[in-house]
Amino acid sequence: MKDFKLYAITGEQFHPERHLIDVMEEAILGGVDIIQLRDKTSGKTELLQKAKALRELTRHYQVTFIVNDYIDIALKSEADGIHLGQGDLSIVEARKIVGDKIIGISTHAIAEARLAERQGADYIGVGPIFRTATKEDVVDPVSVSYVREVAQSIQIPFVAIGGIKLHNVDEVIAAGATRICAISEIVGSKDVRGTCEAFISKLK
Ligand code: 3NM
Repeated sequence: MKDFKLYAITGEQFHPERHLIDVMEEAILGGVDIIQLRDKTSGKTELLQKAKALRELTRHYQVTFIVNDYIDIALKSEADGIHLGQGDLSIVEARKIVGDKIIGISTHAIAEARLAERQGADYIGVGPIFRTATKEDVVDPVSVSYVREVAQSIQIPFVAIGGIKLHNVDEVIAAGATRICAISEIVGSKDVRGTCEAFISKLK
């Protein structure tokens, strides 16, 4: 997969007054190089419309596009890949369906990271680093020590996630993260583009 630095995930609850596509375009202009559609509330018809609109946007800017959870939506929208949770279809089963598309998976412990690598994940999520209210039922924060562990023992790309803000990202980078993901800090910002530019400058 094309490497990336700043990963933005949609979170429409954080920008009720603004349109999804406008917010994500601003994020791209600020330097986001991978976008994930994450939407646990819309029905499939609406979800597919959003996925197709994001595909058009990301294709225009040559940014990688990932769909969370729904393989059917990923395939129908011609997304570059899917992102799985620990409770979803296994990587092995997902691979049979999506072929060489990107498969990412959230991990919260080194055993999950090792398994994901063995099973052929293209990248892993590493988190939640800090406490976050954005994801429900998520495990307790794993802290930057999990970043350190993954940086030392996992070969596939990993992206740190969970409660990451401009004010605490330095600590995550210092622990070995070279790719960062944030939801609320990016899409909830009054200046989405400026926030992304600030993250990018810290990642350089
Ligand atoms: N996955 P925010 S934490 C979607 O640890 C998600 O796997 C996580 O949102 C994980 O940047 C998380 O607003 C929420 O904290 C990230």
